[in-house]
Amino acid sequence: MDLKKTLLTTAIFLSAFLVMTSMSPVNAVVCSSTTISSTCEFQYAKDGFDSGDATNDQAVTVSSGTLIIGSSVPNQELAIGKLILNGGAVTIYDGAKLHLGAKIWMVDQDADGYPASTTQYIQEVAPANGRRKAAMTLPIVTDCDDTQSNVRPNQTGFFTTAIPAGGPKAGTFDYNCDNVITKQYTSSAAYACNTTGCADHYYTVVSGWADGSNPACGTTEAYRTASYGTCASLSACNYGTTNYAQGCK
Ligand SMILES: [Ca+2]
Ligand SMILES: [Ca+2]
Ligand SMILES: [Ca+2]
Repeated sequence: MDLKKTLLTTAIFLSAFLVMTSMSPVNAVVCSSTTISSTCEFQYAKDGFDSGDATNDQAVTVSSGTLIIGSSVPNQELAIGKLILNGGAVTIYDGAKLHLGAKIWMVDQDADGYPASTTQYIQEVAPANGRRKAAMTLPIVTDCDDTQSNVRPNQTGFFTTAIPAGGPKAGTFDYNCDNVITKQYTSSAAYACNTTGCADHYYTVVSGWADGSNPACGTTEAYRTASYGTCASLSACNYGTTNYAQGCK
């Protein structure tokens, strides 16, 4: 059959055995490494490891356990560069396919390394807005706005303007895709100066926001820091001012 021909002509090293089967589905852990040392299977209809090169030459070594293809996901198609059996085994269920050397693509319109969905394409030519799976930062973590490259999971930066129009997160500040708005400056302290009583002959001063509340995302506000003075020498509170633009993500 075609698969066996392909395998035999692709300079792979079979030191164990390859099994074509129609057995009942098994529940194995998800393969996560190009060196497989315990029984596993990939989780998507089309999946695999892609080197990102002109020809996918990503080797997968099965040193123990079994690489299972098409059990939990019927008719699954897997792409890798080459298969090295070095003590382990491969089980390919009826209807499943193993493509050696084929490219894997994902849709990542804004090229930020996070795909629009987990759907993978095993084909020679890129699909619309497609990039190689190897270019993904985390292939199984999807982008919440595939039109804005600054909007992506694990974004660590803070931004002082709302997300531009064009995608599902437009108008919000959820740059890190966690559905929570996190502010850069978290203090909610209000500036306060209490000259009443002049305890210990000093004003009671608390550093904080000039208008008494933490600024909204994108808003610039004065933050006052205390400058001490004695009741005898000063008639009003002194303070230093720094303007902060509230960044959010
Ligand atoms: Ca993206
Ligand atoms: Ca994005
Ligand atoms: Ca957020």
